Amino acid sequence: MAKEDKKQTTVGLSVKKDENSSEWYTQVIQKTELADYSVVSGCIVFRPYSYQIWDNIKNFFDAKIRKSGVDNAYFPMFIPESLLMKEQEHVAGFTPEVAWVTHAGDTKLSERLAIRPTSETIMYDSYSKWIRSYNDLPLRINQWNSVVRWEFKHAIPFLRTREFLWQEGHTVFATQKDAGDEVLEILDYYAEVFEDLLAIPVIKGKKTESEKFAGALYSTTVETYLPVKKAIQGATSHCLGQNFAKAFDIKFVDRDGETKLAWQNSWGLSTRTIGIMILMHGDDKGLVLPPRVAPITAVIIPILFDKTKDMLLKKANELKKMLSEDYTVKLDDRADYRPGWKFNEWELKGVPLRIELGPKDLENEQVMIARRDTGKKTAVKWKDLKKGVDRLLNEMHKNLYEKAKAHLKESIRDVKDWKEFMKAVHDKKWVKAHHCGNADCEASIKEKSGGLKTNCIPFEQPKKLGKCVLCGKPAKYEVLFAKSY
Ligand code: 86X
Repeated sequence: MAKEDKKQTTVGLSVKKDENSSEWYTQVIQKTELADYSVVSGCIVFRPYSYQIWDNIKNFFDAKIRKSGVDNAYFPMFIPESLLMKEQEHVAGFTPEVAWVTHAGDTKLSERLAIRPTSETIMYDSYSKWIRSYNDLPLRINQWNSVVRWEFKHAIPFLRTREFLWQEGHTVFATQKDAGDEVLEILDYYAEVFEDLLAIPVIKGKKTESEKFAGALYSTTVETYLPVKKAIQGATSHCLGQNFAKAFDIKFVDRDGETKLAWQNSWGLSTRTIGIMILMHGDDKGLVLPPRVAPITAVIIPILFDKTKDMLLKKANELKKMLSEDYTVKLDDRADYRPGWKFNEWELKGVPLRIELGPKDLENEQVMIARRDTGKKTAVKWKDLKKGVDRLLNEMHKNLYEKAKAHLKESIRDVKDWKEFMKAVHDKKWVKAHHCGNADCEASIKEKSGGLKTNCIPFEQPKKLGKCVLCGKPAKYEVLFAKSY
């Protein structure tokens, strides 16, 4: 068997995205070398191809928060039990997921240590020591780390694993107004991660009382709807109010000489973003990477024939050098693989642009560029290459965004009564309905609909509110319901 034939049996997907999306997803992440399963159940390996995507997301968001005045720091991953339990609201329901360190060698620890599931408690214990007066505020610290939540549902790479990477921002303000402003500022940055970087439209809104983080005063969120017909939270920005300030004694002496409780926020974005991106844009050929996060922007594939081989390779290297000033470009000059085979492999890996250079192109001083999203080919002159690549990448970003936006629009269905609600559930729509705001009524909807939860109360609300879709009482808001990840 020739070398390429051997590998041929392992590349390419054996299922269609629409027909078996979970098998499609599993094949995509492994065959593209994004991630791999590990010996530790529920944990994955972030291989370089996905870690580079995370690095790009990280750099984008990190630049935004630094510009806004947030500093990065690092806190211990071990949280003494007594500290974790200090604010009861936020641990309620989560305790079965906490992983504990109980021993050092054979010696039992005097107090067991949680491996952080989130860092509120360990950070706020320090904050209470650091904050004395209004001069110490605002205090705005972020950390990039990993957290552990021992989930018992089966793991889905990027979307649900026992350890995942994220950033968690934890900030302290003198007033509720300042805290509230930041909640929305950060939510805007999250929306930009999705829209400007990942080409994914999101809906900004507030969580209902039942769905908010239990330790928060209120929670805001960016939500989207995947082609697998499930809603998913992209990131979240909470105003914690004074709940943790009370539990951790975070007080400051204000300008007026009075001692006051501080106002706090916390906010997070995780490697789940990568899973959302895969599911939103991928197709039957594999990954489709939005250009601004793709680890490889373009791959140059020379179409080699004996006579023109040297000239072609020389030119291909020149073009690579030129494009490498602005992009990450790969030249696939492997001699033992046919061009068609290479096309398939780079399509599977979702590389935004394929640049073909053949003997005809040498004569015409041009290349042929194929876009991953549409497959459309365009001839671009060598002298216009940078401009051409730049244009095609921007067009691709826009097209991916518009396609996802159209999908979102056609997924949302406004319903007026319970009959319409259940019809929309049956059609797997993102159900938009007026609701009374009562938590028991929300729980009834979940039960009667086979598990639909509220995703968010969109910031954009209708001018007039009608009646609650279930109980018929006057509505308090319009809200989105769906099966969610
Ligand atoms: C909630 C809240 C919050 C900072 C964020 O959503 C963004 C970044 N943190 C996280 N949460 C928990 O508080 C929690 C606590 C325990 Cl003890 C646990 F085991 C799991 C948890 N999961 C989520």
